[in-house]
Amino acid sequence: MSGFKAGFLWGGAVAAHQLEGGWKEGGKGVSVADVMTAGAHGVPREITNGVLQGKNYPNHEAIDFYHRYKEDIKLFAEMGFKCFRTSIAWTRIFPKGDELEPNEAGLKFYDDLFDECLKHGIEPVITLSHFEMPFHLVTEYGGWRNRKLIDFFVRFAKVVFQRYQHKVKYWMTFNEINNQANFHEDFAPFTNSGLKYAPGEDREPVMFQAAHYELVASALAVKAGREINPSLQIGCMIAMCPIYPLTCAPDDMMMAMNAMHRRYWFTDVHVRGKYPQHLLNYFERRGFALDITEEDKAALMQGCVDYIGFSYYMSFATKATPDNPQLDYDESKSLVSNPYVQKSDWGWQIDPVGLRYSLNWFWDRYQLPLFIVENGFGAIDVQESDGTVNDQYRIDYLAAHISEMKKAVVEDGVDLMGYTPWGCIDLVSAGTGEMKKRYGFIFVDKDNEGNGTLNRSKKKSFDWYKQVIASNGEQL
Ligand code: P53
Repeated sequence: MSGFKAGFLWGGAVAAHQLEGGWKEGGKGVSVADVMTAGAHGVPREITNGVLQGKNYPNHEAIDFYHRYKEDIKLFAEMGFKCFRTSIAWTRIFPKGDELEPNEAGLKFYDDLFDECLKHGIEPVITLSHFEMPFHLVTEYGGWRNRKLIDFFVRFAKVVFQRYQHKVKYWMTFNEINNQANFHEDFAPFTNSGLKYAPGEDREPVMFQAAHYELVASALAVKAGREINPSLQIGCMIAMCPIYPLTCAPDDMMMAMNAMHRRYWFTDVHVRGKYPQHLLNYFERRGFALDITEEDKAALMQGCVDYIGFSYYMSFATKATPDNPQLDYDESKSLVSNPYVQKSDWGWQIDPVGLRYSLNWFWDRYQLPLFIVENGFGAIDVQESDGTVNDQYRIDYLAAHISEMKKAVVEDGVDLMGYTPWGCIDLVSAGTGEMKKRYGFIFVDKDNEGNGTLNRSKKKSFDWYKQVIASNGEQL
């Protein structure tokens, strides 16, 4: 093979809550993203108890894609996008999450959005749950710690598979389901699973329980989707940050292996339909008595995914320490800085080679088609007086990653379906809630405080990416 396959899915990725805005329009309910304030690098977003007066909730308006999507999709088409990854805001379809009947206005919005994509020859790639579950499911049910959420999610999945089966072929169930491996912090448990912890609560088993229910829900959704239409392709979505040993000391290597076990077992369950033995042994050692039934195990086996979607932004590094003889991984404490790579302004380690490594890591284990559904460089862009943005650093980042991705395909033989860089149009950062952490090829005039015209303009990277797509990745 000399390059990317014909029909390679070049495109861009976003998530509903980070760009749509219109948080109360068309009968939409309040999502977990609607109760998160803006933070900054090192300043966590505040999770408030409902929507409170006087707080800055950046996702409420976001970049107003809800009203401007036609203009935006036209720009994506101009870049030559073959696909566009977004999510369906669960709260537009089931505003509270536990209703029996869906909200027609919400369904209609996505009909129109997908029609607009298809009109331009752009294939929608859809995530079912991307950090935007109904907030009502948190307050009434405790989020995914409650088994009832399986039914609510599967109902939502069935409704949208049924409705859009002839418009959407590629689906993913839970975005970055493995972020919650970082359960000591508040962000991932809340955005992944609607989990709020009581002070002093033993967080880890709650995380495993919630993840288990999600994995069962994902498997049941995959099975239902296949029954509705066997041509649907339904994948998982994993946040891939490969964890390197800081040195070649054997204990550092074992520490890295354990860390990988703790962050990526989710993929084993999605792909193989069962828990890896190392995790079952860990549950036993820690005395975690989880609610995993025989019925659940059968469901997991029947709902294995068709492909692996993953995000890749950075690699991590770890090392063994004397106070941790079991070499247990705690993401809030076990990561160290890698002296061989540069970092972004937000401290994300820039490592293009790690993308090639990640592709091989997935491929060696699972032999399933891979889809890079996020990659990109969050940076502070400066708009010149003539309106241009010279984001050469973004071009450099993406070119380096695409070039490693090509080696994985051409030299290593990995089966890669497509590539959708994150935040193809500037949007609200998930981690910090900022506007100034930008990823786009398209600049959106809005600042952290919410000021700006919301006008769209092309950055330098716009024409660059257009040429990358036109040459099927040959001209970087
Ligand atoms: P932001 C952490 C690590 C890797 C990916 O992130 C992550 C996160 C969470 O912040 O999230 C994904 O906006 C996620 C997107 C998100 C994107 O990466 O914090 O799927 O929703 O926007 C970039 O810079």
